[in-house]
Amino acid sequence: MKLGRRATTTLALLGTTVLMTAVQTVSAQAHDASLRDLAKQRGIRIGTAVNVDALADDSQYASVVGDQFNSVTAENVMKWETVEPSPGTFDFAPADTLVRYAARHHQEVRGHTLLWHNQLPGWLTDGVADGSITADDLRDILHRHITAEVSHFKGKIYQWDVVNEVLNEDGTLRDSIWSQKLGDSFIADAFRWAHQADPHAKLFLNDYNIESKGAKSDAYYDLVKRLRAQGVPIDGVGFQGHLDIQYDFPSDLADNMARFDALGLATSVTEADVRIPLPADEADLTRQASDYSGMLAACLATEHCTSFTVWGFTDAYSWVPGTFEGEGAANLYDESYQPKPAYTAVADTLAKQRPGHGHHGGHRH
Ligand code: 9MR
Repeated sequence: MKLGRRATTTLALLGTTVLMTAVQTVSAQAHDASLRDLAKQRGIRIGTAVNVDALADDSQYASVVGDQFNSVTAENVMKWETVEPSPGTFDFAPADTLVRYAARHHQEVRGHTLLWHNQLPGWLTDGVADGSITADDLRDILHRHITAEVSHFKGKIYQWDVVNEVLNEDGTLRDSIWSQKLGDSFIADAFRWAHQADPHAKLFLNDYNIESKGAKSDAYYDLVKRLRAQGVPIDGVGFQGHLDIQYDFPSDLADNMARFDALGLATSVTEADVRIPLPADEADLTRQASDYSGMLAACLATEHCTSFTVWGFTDAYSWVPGTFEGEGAANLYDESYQPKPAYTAVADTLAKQRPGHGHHGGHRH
């Protein structure tokens, strides 16, 4: 990037191979602009999940967040266990730190997440398990939680992942405290309550393994259609985009997004990363780069795909090695903050003219 530009200039001054200098200058132009500058020209938001501890402790981490992205998602600190550690007692302090950081850096915030089966506080899961929290209580607790959290951030969050990962791979409703106690009514309720608390926020369902058409994404398609027909205020679907180079790229992603778009819904890539069995070689990194740019291109090809968010940008803090043994290297930058081929691929894809659109893509909602 900056080094590349300087190296190119030096080459030009030295008058070495003219052709090589010309080629390097072209690629230096794309890379000289930050991802956020390139994304702005395309009318799309480029985001990252943020680890707020790293943001506070690691200045290199913080400067990449600020320089490269115009949207941020709290990787963990807006989740239930952090936000409501004991019943009715809310702690928004770590999330507020991120929201303030975002405001200072002219970034928007995606809210993640109001209702999930993971990272719930013990008082809630234990209470349901021992029967001290009844179905009616649980519904009230959910209502209160959503109202408190969405109200707290009212006007500061452009998209909320209201309901996260509620379907199984076969498209049936996931077994959780929510489905056990409340059937499937909690989904519509959660959207209605979130909408009441912040009518301007765009409200999303969000899940993984729905990039390709299949049982799970078909079930989401049917679910959103049904909910919209009932007047439930749902605005969009988030495709998480946790890929693995061991599997085929979901080449029907753009097609799949298009059918949700045709329902009048926004779409987003919300948690992109591409993991690799370690150690990663050159070919792996090239394949990874192609997967990232493929996901981004699918989003750019979808009229109301409003944002493309990576689930962390550096291999230094990724969730992947802790979950998938022997895998990692899933992000745009390596552990020493050196941009990988995936970074260049994302920048190049953002820099490319979109067929049928002016270079200044304008604002997408
Ligand atoms: O990246 C998150 C990691 O730090 C947490 O330990 C983990 C707990 O389940 O959640 C990770 O984020 C997940 C996200 O909230 C929802 N989609 C899958 C993400 C990766 O597991």
